[in-house]
Amino acid sequence: MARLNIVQYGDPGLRKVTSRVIKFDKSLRKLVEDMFETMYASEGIGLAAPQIGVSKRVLVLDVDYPSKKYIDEKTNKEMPAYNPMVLVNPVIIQQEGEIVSKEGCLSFPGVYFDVLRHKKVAIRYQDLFGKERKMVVEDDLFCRCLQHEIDHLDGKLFVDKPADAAQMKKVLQEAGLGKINLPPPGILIG
Ligand code: QAP
Ligand code: CO
Repeated sequence: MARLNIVQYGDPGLRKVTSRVIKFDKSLRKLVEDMFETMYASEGIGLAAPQIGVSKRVLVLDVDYPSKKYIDEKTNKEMPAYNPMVLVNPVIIQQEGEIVSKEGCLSFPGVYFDVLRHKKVAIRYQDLFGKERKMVVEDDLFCRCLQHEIDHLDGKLFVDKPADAAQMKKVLQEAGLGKINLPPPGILIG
């Protein structure tokens, strides 16, 4: 495994539409391992391949680590719970409702603001073995994180979906990112 650098805001790679995965081979497994190592090391809950410079439709997430805990039976100690998930070629096939909550992004360190998302989504994707799967998710952090990461695969970023544009502008300026382009081809804030 290898910990990789995370591509930061402003890099044009974050704005590309990524390519579908065709081969479910060893190199895909290596990519996914590296993405998990990079995400856990950065204390993220989700990471999309373009964030490590790979323009493919792959995302990993674990919204439980490290906030959820379990008690280890042998040592009686509280341990962080893992719930790693991999989605390849994910597509939102149904969506309904709207919900606002705070989001961050590993490509925008220290930046958090309210983002507008669907309340409920149905998703089609493939697992690491290429098997087609579906899921329906609603309301929670997992549902929000999935939408955030799927957006990355289409070159969309959370700065494209602020619930309150003035709040976002203030937060970006405080972080010294007042002049990032959003969305392409670009309304300049600041
Ligand atoms: C996307 O983002 C997400 O600024 C995943 O200093 C986030 O893992 C979806 C992070 C929230 C829904 C809700 C951000 C870590 C992690 C930072 C992340 C930072 C350190 C962001
Ligand atoms: Co992100």
